[in-house]
Amino acid sequence: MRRRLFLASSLSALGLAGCGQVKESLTNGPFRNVLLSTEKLNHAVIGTHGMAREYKDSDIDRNFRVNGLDTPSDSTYGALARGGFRDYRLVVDGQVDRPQKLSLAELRAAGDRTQITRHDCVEGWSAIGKWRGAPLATVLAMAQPKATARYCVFHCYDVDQSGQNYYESLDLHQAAHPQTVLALDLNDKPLDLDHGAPVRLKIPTQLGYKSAKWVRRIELVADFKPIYGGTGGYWEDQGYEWYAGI
Ligand SMILES: Nc1nc2c(c(=O)[nH]1)N[C@H]1C(S)=C(S)[C@@H](COP(=O)(O)O)O[C@H]1N2
Ligand SMILES: [Mo]
Repeated sequence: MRRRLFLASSLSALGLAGCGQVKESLTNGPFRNVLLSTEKLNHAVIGTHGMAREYKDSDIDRNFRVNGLDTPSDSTYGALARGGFRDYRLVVDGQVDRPQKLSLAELRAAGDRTQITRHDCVEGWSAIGKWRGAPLATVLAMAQPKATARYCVFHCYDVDQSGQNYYESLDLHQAAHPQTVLALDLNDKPLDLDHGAPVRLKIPTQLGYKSAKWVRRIELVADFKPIYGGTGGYWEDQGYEWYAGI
Protein backbone atom coordinates (compact mmCIF):
# COMPACT_ATOMS: atom_id res chain seq x y z
CA MET A 1 0.00 0.00 0.00
CA ARG A 2 2.84 2.35 0.81
CA ARG A 3 4.14 1.82 -2.69
CA ARG A 4 0.74 2.59 -4.18
CA LEU A 5 0.41 5.71 -2.09
CA PHE A 6 3.88 6.74 -3.11
CA LEU A 7 2.93 6.32 -6.75
CA ALA A 8 -0.33 8.13 -6.26
CA SER A 9 1.38 11.00 -4.52
CA SER A 10 4.06 11.24 -7.19
CA LEU A 11 1.25 11.54 -9.71
CA SER A 12 -0.34 14.31 -7.70
CA ALA A 13 3.02 16.02 -7.20
CA LEU A 14 3.13 16.26 -10.98
CA GLY A 15 -0.21 18.07 -10.89
CA LEU A 16 -2.20 14.99 -11.79
CA ALA A 17 -4.40 14.79 -8.69
CA GLY A 18 -7.92 13.48 -9.17
CA CYS A 19 -9.15 10.22 -10.64
CA GLY A 20 -10.07 11.98 -13.88
CA GLN A 21 -6.59 13.33 -14.35
CA VAL A 22 -4.88 10.16 -13.22
CA LYS A 23 -7.02 8.53 -15.90
CA GLU A 24 -5.18 10.53 -18.58
CA SER A 25 -1.82 9.54 -17.20
CA LEU A 26 -2.83 5.90 -17.01
CA THR A 27 -4.14 5.60 -20.51
CA ASN A 28 -1.21 7.42 -22.11
CA GLY A 29 2.38 7.44 -21.21
CA PRO A 30 4.79 5.46 -19.10
CA PHE A 31 2.95 5.79 -15.75
CA ARG A 32 0.49 3.18 -16.84
CA ASN A 33 3.18 0.54 -17.17
CA VAL A 34 4.80 1.53 -13.90
CA LEU A 35 1.52 1.32 -12.00
CA LEU A 36 0.41 -1.93 -13.58
CA SER A 37 3.70 -3.70 -12.92
CA THR A 38 3.70 -2.50 -9.30
CA GLU A 39 0.19 -3.81 -8.82
CA LYS A 40 1.16 -7.23 -10.11
CA LEU A 41 3.94 -7.32 -7.54
CA ASN A 42 1.53 -6.42 -4.75
CA HIS A 43 -0.87 -9.22 -5.68
CA ALA A 44 1.90 -11.75 -5.53
CA VAL A 45 3.05 -10.57 -2.12
CA ILE A 46 -0.26 -9.96 -0.37
CA GLY A 47 -2.77 -12.37 -1.93
CA THR A 48 -6.55 -12.39 -1.49
CA HIS A 49 -7.20 -14.18 1.80
CA GLY A 50 -6.32 -11.63 4.46
CA MET A 51 -8.61 -9.52 6.57
CA ALA A 52 -8.50 -5.74 6.39
CA ARG A 53 -7.59 -4.16 9.71
CA GLU A 54 -10.55 -3.08 11.83
CA TYR A 55 -10.30 0.05 13.97
CA LYS A 56 -11.83 1.55 17.12
CA ASP A 57 -14.69 4.06 17.33
CA SER A 58 -12.22 6.75 18.32
CA ASP A 59 -10.33 6.26 15.03
CA ILE A 60 -13.32 7.22 12.86
CA ASP A 61 -12.83 10.25 10.61
CA ARG A 62 -16.00 12.24 11.11
CA ASN A 63 -15.69 13.98 7.78
CA PHE A 64 -15.52 11.17 5.30
CA ARG A 65 -14.45 12.67 1.99
CA VAL A 66 -16.71 12.42 -1.07
CA ASN A 67 -15.04 11.37 -4.29
CA GLY A 68 -15.75 10.25 -7.83
CA LEU A 69 -18.49 11.01 -10.31
CA ASP A 70 -21.30 13.36 -9.34
CA THR A 71 -24.26 12.13 -7.34
CA PRO A 72 -26.75 10.76 -9.89
CA SER A 73 -28.92 13.48 -11.39
CA ASP A 74 -31.31 11.36 -13.45
CA SER A 75 -35.04 11.46 -12.79
CA THR A 76 -35.35 7.83 -11.65
CA TYR A 77 -32.77 8.27 -8.92
CA GLY A 78 -34.14 11.70 -8.00
CA ALA A 79 -37.66 10.33 -7.56
CA LEU A 80 -36.39 7.46 -5.41
CA ALA A 81 -34.40 9.84 -3.23
CA ARG A 82 -37.36 12.21 -2.78
CA GLY A 83 -39.42 9.24 -1.61
CA GLY A 84 -36.84 8.32 1.01
CA PHE A 85 -35.96 5.27 -1.14
CA ARG A 86 -39.19 3.52 -0.11
CA ASP A 87 -39.61 2.36 -3.73
CA TYR A 88 -35.96 1.37 -4.20
CA ARG A 89 -35.41 -2.28 -5.10
CA LEU A 90 -32.01 -3.88 -5.51
CA VAL A 91 -32.20 -6.22 -8.48
CA VAL A 92 -30.09 -9.39 -8.27
CA ASP A 93 -30.34 -11.29 -11.54
CA GLY A 94 -28.41 -12.85 -14.41
CA GLN A 95 -27.16 -16.40 -13.90
CA VAL A 96 -29.27 -17.14 -10.85
CA ASP A 97 -32.11 -19.54 -10.09
CA ARG A 98 -34.12 -17.03 -8.05
CA PRO A 99 -33.86 -13.41 -9.26
CA GLN A 100 -34.47 -10.94 -6.44
CA LYS A 101 -35.87 -7.43 -6.07
CA LEU A 102 -34.98 -6.43 -2.54
CA SER A 103 -36.32 -3.47 -0.61
CA LEU A 104 -34.13 -1.70 1.95
CA ALA A 105 -36.08 -3.44 4.73
CA GLU A 106 -35.32 -6.81 3.14
CA LEU A 107 -31.65 -5.90 2.82
CA ARG A 108 -31.51 -4.87 6.48
CA ALA A 109 -33.15 -8.15 7.44
CA ALA A 110 -30.74 -10.15 5.27
CA GLY A 111 -27.77 -9.70 7.58
CA ASP A 112 -25.97 -7.27 9.82
CA ARG A 113 -22.26 -6.64 9.88
CA THR A 114 -20.60 -3.53 11.29
CA GLN A 115 -16.94 -2.83 10.61
CA ILE A 116 -14.66 0.15 11.15
CA THR A 117 -12.22 0.03 8.26
CA ARG A 118 -10.00 2.31 6.23
CA HIS A 119 -10.93 3.33 2.73
CA ASP A 120 -7.86 3.83 0.51
CA CYS A 121 -8.30 5.80 -2.68
CA VAL A 122 -5.75 5.34 -5.45
CA GLU A 123 -5.33 9.12 -5.48
CA GLY A 124 -3.48 8.86 -2.18
CA TRP A 125 -6.05 9.74 0.50
CA SER A 126 -7.59 7.46 3.11
CA ALA A 127 -10.47 7.72 5.57
CA ILE A 128 -11.64 5.50 8.42
CA GLY A 129 -15.38 4.92 8.57
CA LYS A 130 -17.88 2.68 10.32
CA TRP A 131 -19.83 0.71 7.75
CA ARG A 132 -22.92 -1.30 8.46
CA GLY A 133 -24.83 -3.52 6.08
CA ALA A 134 -25.55 -7.01 4.86
CA PRO A 135 -22.71 -9.34 3.87
CA LEU A 136 -22.72 -9.53 0.09
CA ALA A 137 -22.47 -13.33 0.26
CA THR A 138 -25.80 -13.55 2.07
CA VAL A 139 -27.58 -11.40 -0.48
CA LEU A 140 -26.11 -13.32 -3.41
CA ALA A 141 -27.09 -16.62 -1.80
CA MET A 142 -30.73 -15.47 -1.70
CA ALA A 143 -30.66 -15.41 -5.51
CA GLN A 144 -29.06 -18.88 -5.75
CA PRO A 145 -26.29 -18.31 -8.32
CA LYS A 146 -26.05 -21.01 -10.97
CA ALA A 147 -22.88 -23.11 -11.24
CA THR A 148 -21.91 -21.11 -14.34
CA ALA A 149 -21.83 -17.77 -12.44
CA ARG A 150 -18.26 -16.59 -11.76
CA TYR A 151 -18.55 -12.84 -11.24
CA CYS A 152 -21.02 -10.36 -9.85
CA VAL A 153 -21.29 -7.05 -11.69
CA PHE A 154 -22.49 -3.94 -9.83
CA HIS A 155 -24.49 -1.57 -12.03
CA CYS A 156 -24.74 1.96 -10.64
CA TYR A 157 -27.07 4.92 -11.18
CA ASP A 158 -24.36 7.46 -12.02
CA VAL A 159 -22.98 8.32 -15.44
CA ASP A 160 -19.98 10.42 -16.44
CA GLN A 161 -20.03 13.38 -18.82
CA SER A 162 -19.84 11.15 -21.88
CA GLY A 163 -22.76 9.02 -20.69
CA GLN A 164 -20.71 6.04 -19.46
CA ASN A 165 -22.25 4.22 -16.52
CA TYR A 166 -20.16 3.48 -13.44
CA TYR A 167 -19.92 -0.24 -12.80
CA GLU A 168 -17.67 -2.67 -10.98
CA SER A 169 -17.24 -6.41 -10.55
CA LEU A 170 -15.88 -9.01 -8.15
CA ASP A 171 -15.38 -12.72 -8.53
CA LEU A 172 -17.48 -14.85 -6.22
CA HIS A 173 -14.49 -15.60 -4.00
CA GLN A 174 -13.96 -11.88 -3.33
CA ALA A 175 -17.72 -11.47 -2.95
CA ALA A 176 -17.77 -14.15 -0.24
CA HIS A 177 -15.09 -12.46 1.90
CA PRO A 178 -16.66 -11.73 5.30
CA GLN A 179 -15.75 -8.02 5.10
CA THR A 180 -17.39 -7.53 1.68
CA VAL A 181 -20.68 -5.83 2.52
CA LEU A 182 -23.57 -4.06 0.88
CA ALA A 183 -23.43 -1.01 3.11
CA LEU A 184 -26.56 0.86 4.13
CA ASP A 185 -25.09 3.01 6.94
CA LEU A 186 -21.95 5.10 7.36
CA ASN A 187 -21.04 6.22 10.88
CA ASP A 188 -24.38 5.14 12.38
CA LYS A 189 -26.53 6.99 9.83
CA PRO A 190 -28.13 5.86 6.58
CA LEU A 191 -25.77 6.64 3.70
CA ASP A 192 -26.20 10.19 2.50
CA LEU A 193 -26.75 10.86 -1.19
CA ASP A 194 -23.10 11.71 -1.89
CA HIS A 195 -21.70 8.57 -0.26
CA GLY A 196 -23.84 6.24 -2.36
CA ALA A 197 -27.37 6.12 -0.92
CA PRO A 198 -29.20 3.93 -0.48
CA VAL A 199 -26.84 0.97 -1.06
CA ARG A 200 -23.16 0.74 -1.93
CA LEU A 201 -20.54 -1.95 -1.96
CA LYS A 202 -17.86 -1.64 0.74
CA ILE A 203 -14.87 -3.89 0.21
CA PRO A 204 -12.06 -2.78 2.53
CA THR A 205 -9.59 -5.35 1.20
CA GLN A 206 -9.39 -3.50 -2.13
CA LEU A 207 -8.82 0.07 -3.31
CA GLY A 208 -11.63 2.61 -3.17
CA TYR A 209 -12.76 2.44 -6.78
CA LYS A 210 -13.99 -1.15 -6.25
CA SER A 211 -16.51 0.06 -3.61
CA ALA A 212 -19.29 0.97 -6.05
CA LYS A 213 -21.76 3.61 -4.85
CA TRP A 214 -25.45 3.95 -5.86
CA VAL A 215 -25.85 0.27 -6.78
CA ARG A 216 -29.10 -0.46 -8.62
CA ARG A 217 -28.46 -3.99 -9.88
CA ILE A 218 -26.13 -6.92 -9.23
CA GLU A 219 -25.81 -9.14 -12.25
CA LEU A 220 -24.28 -12.62 -11.99
CA VAL A 221 -22.31 -13.51 -15.09
CA ALA A 222 -19.92 -16.19 -16.37
CA ASP A 223 -17.69 -13.53 -17.91
CA PHE A 224 -17.61 -9.71 -17.83
CA LYS A 225 -16.05 -9.28 -21.28
CA PRO A 226 -19.41 -8.51 -22.96
CA ILE A 227 -20.19 -5.69 -20.47
CA TYR A 228 -19.24 -2.07 -21.37
CA GLY A 229 -15.48 -1.90 -22.07
CA GLY A 230 -15.03 -5.56 -21.13
CA THR A 231 -12.47 -5.20 -18.32
CA GLY A 232 -14.87 -5.44 -15.39
CA GLY A 233 -15.21 -1.85 -14.22
CA TYR A 234 -15.49 1.82 -15.11
CA TRP A 235 -11.92 2.63 -14.07
CA GLU A 236 -10.61 -0.71 -15.31
CA ASP A 237 -11.90 0.30 -18.75
CA GLN A 238 -9.52 3.31 -18.44
CA GLY A 239 -6.52 1.16 -17.51
CA TYR A 240 -6.79 0.46 -13.78
CA GLU A 241 -6.21 -3.08 -12.57
CA TRP A 242 -9.29 -5.25 -12.09
CA TYR A 243 -7.79 -6.78 -8.95
CA ALA A 244 -7.16 -3.88 -6.57
CA GLY A 245 -6.12 -5.76 -3.42
CA ILE A 246 -4.45 -3.71 -0.72
N1 LIG B 1 -20.95 4.62 -8.54
C1 LIG B 1 -19.74 5.07 -8.22
N2 LIG B 1 -19.05 4.44 -7.27
C2 LIG B 1 -17.82 4.89 -6.92
C3 LIG B 1 -17.22 5.99 -7.56
C4 LIG B 1 -17.96 6.65 -8.56
O1 LIG B 1 -17.52 7.62 -9.20
N3 LIG B 1 -19.22 6.16 -8.86
N4 LIG B 1 -15.95 6.40 -7.20
C5 LIG B 1 -15.11 5.42 -6.52
C6 LIG B 1 -13.90 5.99 -5.91
S1 LIG B 1 -12.59 6.31 -6.93
C7 LIG B 1 -13.81 6.17 -4.56
S2 LIG B 1 -12.35 6.67 -3.82
C8 LIG B 1 -14.98 5.97 -3.68
C9 LIG B 1 -15.32 7.25 -2.94
O2 LIG B 1 -16.31 7.00 -2.00
P1 LIG B 1 -16.82 8.19 -1.09
O3 LIG B 1 -17.35 9.26 -1.99
O4 LIG B 1 -17.86 7.60 -0.20
O5 LIG B 1 -15.61 8.69 -0.33
O6 LIG B 1 -16.13 5.56 -4.37
C10 LIG B 1 -15.90 4.68 -5.44
N5 LIG B 1 -17.17 4.23 -5.93
MO1 LIG C 1 -10.80 6.55 -5.56
